[in-house]
Amino acid sequence: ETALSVDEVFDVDALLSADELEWKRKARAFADERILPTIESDFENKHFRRELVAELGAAGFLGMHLTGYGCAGAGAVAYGAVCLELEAADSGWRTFVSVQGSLAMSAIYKHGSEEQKTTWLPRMARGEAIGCFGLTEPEGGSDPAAMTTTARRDDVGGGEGWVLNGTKRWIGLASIADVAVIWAKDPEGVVRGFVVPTETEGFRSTPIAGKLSMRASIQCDVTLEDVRVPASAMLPNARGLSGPFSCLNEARFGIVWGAMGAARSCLEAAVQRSRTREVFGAPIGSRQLTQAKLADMFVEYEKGVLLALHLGRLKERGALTPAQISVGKLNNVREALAIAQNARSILGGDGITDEFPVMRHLANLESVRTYEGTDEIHQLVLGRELTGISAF
Ligand code: TGC
Repeated sequence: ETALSVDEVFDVDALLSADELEWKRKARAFADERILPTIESDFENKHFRRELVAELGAAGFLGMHLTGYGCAGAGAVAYGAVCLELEAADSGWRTFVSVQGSLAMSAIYKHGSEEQKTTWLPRMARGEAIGCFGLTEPEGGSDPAAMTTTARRDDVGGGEGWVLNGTKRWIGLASIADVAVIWAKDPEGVVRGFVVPTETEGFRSTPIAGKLSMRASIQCDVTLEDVRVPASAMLPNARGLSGPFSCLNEARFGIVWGAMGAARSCLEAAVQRSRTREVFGAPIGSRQLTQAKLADMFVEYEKGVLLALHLGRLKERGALTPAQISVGKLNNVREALAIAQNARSILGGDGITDEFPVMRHLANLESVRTYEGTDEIHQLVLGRELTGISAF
């Protein structure tokens, strides 16, 4: 019997416009041709394939949901579909696009001066300059309000500039970045953002070693030791934590879509294997227990994609709220993990090898579950939304 591909059965693509489908097709081709052929060895060897950055820029994926400054001005659903297709290859590459486009570029785009925008955004959109986003600190990422990084007025040069001191951790791309958006508290304790070229004296970054997840991408420790920047380095339009949080909203939105890409790859691997792998004299896909697992995985995958699409349509209308994003981030990463785990069980012992992408996705998704708000943070955001009582 012939079988439809996973995406053909439910056909959510029928709800996308021609333009959105074209972005999706382009991202899938990029993932198939440029990421998948080397991803298993890159993951094994902890290799970030830097040469792909300019190619991602040329394809228009970097900051693609921003308008002007060399950005593509695409819609939220188109951006989400690209995130899904890139993460179907590997979460590390969707993370790259998120850190560059949703965090670093969004921070400058939303909160920056005209000079900051024209200096950085076109180069970042082309992938000629890499950006990173320094919010999280070593003492814990869930409570950015407790940050200890400081910005004090510089006594040198008329007291106009700023001096940054502190440490950041889990900062994606920092060791290869040209520019860092650093969040720090000013003397009044207000969180402000600074656009810091990484060549500035006192800025140091070290890739975090020993990662068993996200091995094809880079996350770093960053130290800022008397990093002197001019007054013009401050993002003029961000005051308080709503500055970085408005960027996290963008990145979380990309994750809602991306996680379903990882889920699809795991589901496809399990479906394919179930048709050929024989145990007890017949393909395991002919067994009711296997079919039940596949059906449940498929249903959760399609529900997750529909949820992502709903949030995308809300975002396009300017109506998407942080709590709604929490629904998507919590559900889709949780379900992607469950799908990956079930796929692993269908693959049996072979599921733990790199013959299949499943264990790599499973390991990556543990990071995705943790960054940009853990499951627990999103549960508490929703708990507060429902009860009106903050449990933080
Ligand atoms: P609270 O301190 O009361 O509020 C601070 C201000 O922020 C506003 N706000 C938001 N604004 C926009 N979008 C959101 N999602 C927002 N959430 C809060 C809030 O209205 C307030 O504004 P204002 O003007 O009154 O000052 O904070 P809260 O009680 O609302 O939030 C608490 C909590 C726990 C939800 C929040 O702290 C949180 O989301 N924590 C998780 C932080 C997180 O996701 N960290 C991960 C960072 S990931 C990262 O750094 C990069 S990973 C990618 C990489 O580099 O590789």
